[in-house]
Amino acid sequence: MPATPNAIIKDLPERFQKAKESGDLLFFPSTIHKHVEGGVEYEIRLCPALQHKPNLPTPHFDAAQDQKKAEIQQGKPDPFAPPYVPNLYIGELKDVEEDTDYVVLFNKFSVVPHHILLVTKEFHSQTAPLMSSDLVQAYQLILAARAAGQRFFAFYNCGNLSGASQPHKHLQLIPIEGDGPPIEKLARSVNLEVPNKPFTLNSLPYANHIYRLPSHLGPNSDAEELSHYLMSGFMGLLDLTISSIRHDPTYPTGPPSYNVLLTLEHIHLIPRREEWYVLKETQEKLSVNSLGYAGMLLVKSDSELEAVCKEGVSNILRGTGVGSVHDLQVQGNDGEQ
Ligand code: B4P
Repeated sequence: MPATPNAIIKDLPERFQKAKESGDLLFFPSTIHKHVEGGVEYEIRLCPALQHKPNLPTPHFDAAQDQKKAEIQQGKPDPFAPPYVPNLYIGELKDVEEDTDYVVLFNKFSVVPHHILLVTKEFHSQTAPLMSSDLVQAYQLILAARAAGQRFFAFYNCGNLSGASQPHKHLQLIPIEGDGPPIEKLARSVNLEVPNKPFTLNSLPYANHIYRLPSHLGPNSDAEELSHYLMSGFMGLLDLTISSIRHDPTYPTGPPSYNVLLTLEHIHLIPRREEWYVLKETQEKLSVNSLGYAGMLLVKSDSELEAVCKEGVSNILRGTGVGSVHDLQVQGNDGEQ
């Protein structure tokens, strides 16, 4: 029996506590360090406990692969396939428009309480673009959280170089304090002359494409209306992402990799050309996923934190992103594309 986004969000605190106490959900305490650079207040999360997280191999996957192949490649079963661990299972959602089913699970390796995964019930590849139903279900969860007085945002690590570690299609939703992730504050500060037109934050040293969602979208918007705006925004950004990638003659062959951030107000797409950044100071490899491009990097030791601050967050994000097309032109202000 499908649940509703409101019921999923309402039950999170109680279920999270139960999952943690059962030992099925592993919680890793962390501290946040603010790091101001280029007008952005980045949040670097230091989580030494993650050094003891079981080391799972990063699989490489392609759009054509099926679940069986994914399992063989990983050498282990798909953790997002049934039977679900009862304490990690929160409920199911059904997209009636597209007849797609989803399961909502707790992130087993939780750094932020209530971090959840929106997983397609049938196996779809993590290299596939988001579909209308993916976006609508994620947005409805964000809306439900907002109605309950909380702020969540969703992210999607798409492709081999995006920081994804699981090949089964999943979006992730994470609660955020204050008024949104650091990059969202920058996006919000842009004045758009033409609504519904993608824009870029030219002050960031890597290609990024953003679409502002209309402010009238809310709990009363039906799925058809949400789908219209979310899909037209996403498709426009995907075109720009592919075009940014085509400007890079050294971009690796294979399906494109990119990160997606979805907030109540914006969709962000950031093309990726590397998963890892090698820190010059320590030669340690830092994995960067969508959260890095939200302005929230994750480090696992004090030395890594120090090395990241020395290297500069924007240098790291430039290193794992794709050069901005804008770099080839004259530098200018943030603006429309
Ligand atoms: P992916 O898209 O494949 O990869 P990821 O978020 O980059 O996490 P990764 O697995 O690479 O972990 P990492 O050490 O970098 O997402 C897969 C998701 O499924 C992850 O959330 C994973 O934990 C979860 N998962 C794996 N096996 C599972 C299972 N059996 N059941 C349920 N869930 C399962 O990072 C460790 C954690 O920190 C990740 O959750 C990551 O999302 C999170 N994180 C990274 N940066 C962060 C930041 N700045 N702030 C807060 N959290 C952060």
